Amino acid sequence: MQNSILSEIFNEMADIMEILGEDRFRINSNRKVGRVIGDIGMDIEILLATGELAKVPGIGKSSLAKIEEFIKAGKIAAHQELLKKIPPKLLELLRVPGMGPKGVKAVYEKLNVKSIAELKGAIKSGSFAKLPGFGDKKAAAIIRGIEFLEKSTGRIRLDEAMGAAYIVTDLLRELAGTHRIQTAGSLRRRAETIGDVDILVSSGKSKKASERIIEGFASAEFVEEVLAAGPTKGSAIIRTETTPVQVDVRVVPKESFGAAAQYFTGSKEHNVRLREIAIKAGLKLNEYGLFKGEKMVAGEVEEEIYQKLGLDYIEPMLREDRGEIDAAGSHTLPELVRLKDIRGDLHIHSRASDGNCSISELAEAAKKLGYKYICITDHSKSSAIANGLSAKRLARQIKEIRRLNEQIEGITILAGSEVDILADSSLDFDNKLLAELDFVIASIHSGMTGPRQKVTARTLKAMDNPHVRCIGHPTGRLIGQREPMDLDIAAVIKHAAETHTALELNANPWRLDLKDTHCRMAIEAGVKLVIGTDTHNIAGLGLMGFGVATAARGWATKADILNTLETAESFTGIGT
Ligand code: DGT
Ligand code: CA
Ligand code: CA
Ligand code: ZN
Repeated sequence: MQNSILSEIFNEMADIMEILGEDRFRINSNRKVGRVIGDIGMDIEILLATGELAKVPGIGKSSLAKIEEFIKAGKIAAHQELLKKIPPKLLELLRVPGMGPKGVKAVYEKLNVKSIAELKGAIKSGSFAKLPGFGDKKAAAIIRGIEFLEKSTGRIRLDEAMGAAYIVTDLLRELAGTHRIQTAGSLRRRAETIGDVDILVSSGKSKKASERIIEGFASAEFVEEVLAAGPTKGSAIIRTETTPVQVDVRVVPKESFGAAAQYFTGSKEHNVRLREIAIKAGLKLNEYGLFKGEKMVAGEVEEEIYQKLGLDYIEPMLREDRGEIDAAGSHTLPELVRLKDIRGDLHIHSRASDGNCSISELAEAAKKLGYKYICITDHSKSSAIANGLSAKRLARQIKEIRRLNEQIEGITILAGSEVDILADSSLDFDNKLLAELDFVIASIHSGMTGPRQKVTARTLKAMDNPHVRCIGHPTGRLIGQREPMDLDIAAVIKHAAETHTALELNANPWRLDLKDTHCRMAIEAGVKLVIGTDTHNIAGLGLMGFGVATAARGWATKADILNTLETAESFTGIGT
């Protein structure tokens, strides 16, 4: 039955027209048609064919024509036209409990809010509550609505998923009968956002052991709500410090553990392709193993599944059906960059701007990580809220860093800056001062909602400056909170190659910017990446792994990442 899709289309037309402030009569008539079709209880195609539909009250001539059009073409031109008139994510606002078309119209018209992320921003900044007829109470209700939506359908950040996985694996390890524990799904692939956390456990043969593990999980103190608990699978919402997270735990037999790890790591698209290869080879692949007829040829060890299919082992980060299976067959997979390849962190904020630590504290902590160098990149003066450094303060900081290097052994501290790219595309410091620095990152921190042409031009212009070695967090996105800038990423990559400017892969799990697919484009264009944590404290130095995993998802090798270079000298003296 196509009734429900059709009903939704009419309702959507009504919503869009209401948001656009169109004729009230036509809005109501679309809504009514939507309701009638939804309630009708008989296949609309048959009603149309028999002529009955024309007699149904509420369905006029023009609606009838639209319904006919839909049955023939699968879409309605008037609906498509309406969709073109609004930003693509605007309708998602309607899913927030408490936000009707009138509310959406108000925030779109008055605050230029175009997505849930931007709605959150408008509530946070207080501008939402100031709208006539809204107020603090309404703002609080909408925030609860968004939270609800995120809890039920939302995707969480990688660090949040990781935190949830730690909580659960810690418990599982303590339970009797658990042999091996392995995270799977998008978390194991280190995707930038995670729908739910998947964990596999192998246990002994007895059914009892498996049931006890699921019971142990479902009754854990951190469980907020049990969604399902069967003999081998449990699914629950668990509490973490930041957000509720859905965790699926599956108990699998030892001899199938590798096959289950392969299957539940996904991605689904990767699995589909792998299964095709198995079928071509006369084999059968599922979550229990790889079979020839009834005989299991692989299952306990994940690597063997790939091996028996004639493929090199494919790291989880690559399993997205982006060409990895062909590459594994022709032995041309890249040797992915690893955390142990990283020699230093080139994006660090100290107490001088908005960080919490002194330069020497940061250097000592970096030394403990085995780093050979760090670069201090405090904000520049236009980032006033971040206590950006004036030219004078930066000149003093450079001297301080040179002095500290005399005292500290075993690590080199580079003097850098995260200099603002201003609205007119110029930089916040003059070239004379920039020339004093070892490494300069240029970033956009203002005017991020500007038009594509403008934000792109600003970025390109910054790369033309010979002292700029890297563009920081190129799209400026904050996952779940702020949309990326409307940047022409292909143009940025092309110009980065022309000007030998590196692009940052900001390792902060809020950013992961560049994202995986953009990293891959950059690498293919011969552009080097810098993985920086953008840390403001010592703990933040530990975020490097998120950046490395994202780079690996972009098929990066060690040679593609600048801060795998062995010595600090590789970065100094540029532009002098
Ligand atoms: P998520 O949770 O949305 O971030 O993404 P995943 O990839 O973790 O997806 P999830 O949790 O639904 O399922 C975990 C893995 O299980 C998935 O990556 C591949 C496998 N899987 C799930 N459903 C199917 C399916 O219908 N076909 C195949 N081939 N694999 C599936
Ligand atoms: Ca999942
Ligand atoms: Ca799942
Ligand atoms: Zn920044």
